Amino acid sequence: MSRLILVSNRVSTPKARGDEVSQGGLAVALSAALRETGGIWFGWSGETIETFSGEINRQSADGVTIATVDLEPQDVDEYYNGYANRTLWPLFHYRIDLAEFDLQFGAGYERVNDRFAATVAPLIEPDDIIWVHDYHLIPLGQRLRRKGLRNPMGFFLHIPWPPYRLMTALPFHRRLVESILEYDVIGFQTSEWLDSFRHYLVTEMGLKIDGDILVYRGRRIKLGAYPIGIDGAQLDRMVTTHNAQEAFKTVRRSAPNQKTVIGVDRLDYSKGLIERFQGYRYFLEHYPDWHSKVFLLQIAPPSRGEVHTYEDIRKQLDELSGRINGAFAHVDWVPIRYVNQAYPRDGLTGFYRASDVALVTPLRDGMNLVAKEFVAAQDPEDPGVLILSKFAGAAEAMGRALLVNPHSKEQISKALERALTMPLSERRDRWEALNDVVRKEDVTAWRDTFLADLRQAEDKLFFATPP
Ligand code: ADQ
Repeated sequence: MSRLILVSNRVSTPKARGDEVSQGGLAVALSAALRETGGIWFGWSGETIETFSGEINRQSADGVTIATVDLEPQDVDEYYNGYANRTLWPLFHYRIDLAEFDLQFGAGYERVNDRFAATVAPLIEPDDIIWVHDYHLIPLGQRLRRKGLRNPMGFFLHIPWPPYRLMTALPFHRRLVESILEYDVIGFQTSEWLDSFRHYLVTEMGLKIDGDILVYRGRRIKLGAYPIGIDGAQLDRMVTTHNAQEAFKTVRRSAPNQKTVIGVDRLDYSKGLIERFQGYRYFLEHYPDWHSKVFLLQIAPPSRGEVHTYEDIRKQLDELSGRINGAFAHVDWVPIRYVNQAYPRDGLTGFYRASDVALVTPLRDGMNLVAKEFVAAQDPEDPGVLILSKFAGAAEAMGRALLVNPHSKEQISKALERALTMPLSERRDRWEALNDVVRKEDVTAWRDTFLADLRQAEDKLFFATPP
């Protein structure tokens, strides 16, 4: 079988096999695929260097080769903090109000994609297949084609694809979309994001799509939805660890007569944290019987601190959680425990299992793995209830959760009341259906379906776009 070349902005550094806590399910699944066929995982080292040299840092462990490159500080500003996280991330999460359109960002984005292509191309052999990940690297395939590479290339987008009209608000949107059409397989998390992409191709570019195949300049491109998932077996092991059991006990002991509602998110405006706190406040106002009987444990480690909108949201959340606690707390009860900290992954599973309800209410999310982790970590005899935003990709297959509009404090509040009083039989019923989905649509199924389609591309004749 041909070797696999993975490219993503950041790579997961090799760990001893079995070090499950520091490597997420995605990294484990991708590393396993690399081990099977051999290959390389390439990305940015996370380090900067004064002048870009293209020198590759190589590390091999456990049969996986990791190759990284350092970028210039200006690259990081314009490509990573700029175009990726201040232009594409907000726009693709429907936050055009937060998107910054700056020519310098666009230039930096293209420069870094060129630098990635120049650095990785010499490592690629004619028989390799290439899988590029996420919004940081959309034009990478095109840049590799320009270097004469004819290998099968796939691209997977981890975040939503925006609706057609939103996409057209991006200056030079067509240039970005044309670059994506150099891949042989283009994958999205859900059929909703895929439909938005198709809508763009048909309406803006006048292209015709036959089933899931787009014929473009004499090439056949497969378009698909590949829902990402978790590694269920890995989660089952983590939930039995000492860390998980300690975390479980800490929550249960800290409030023996209170129900726990949990939220776990990177501190990001797309996760709907402000709206979630407002929904919880509305619940406290409208269901005073629940005072002293429930608390919200919100775990939200800061991310992307260099981007000012992330500082803003952090300030707003500090203030809002403080105000809610100030208004409702008693000497022996604090309604919100707001923790700005990352936890080891196994500890998190203990928190999930100790919780009665999860509030997963992003305003938009490509998929959302926290929803799946929460479900998988439950005790089948006495499972907790998932409240899930309709606007998370995860909602497409997880219809047995209590689905809410995350903008509606009334809906969040009602769903909380319903979840906290739900009879055991209904909880079990819903949980079983959700758990089936989580176990079936797991990270292995995601990886294998995508790679199978990419390998199919290998079997057919593809013609690279003429220069
Ligand atoms: P994210 O936006 O990061 O990922 P998500 O899918 O929820 O969102 O994944 C977050 C991961 O980080 C989860 O595995 C979670 O356990 C972990 N995590 C969150 N808070 C943590 C904390 N306090 N401590 C430790 N770990 C924490 C992007 C997209 C998603 C998509 C994924 C995968 O935005 O929509 O599901 O990629 O494709």
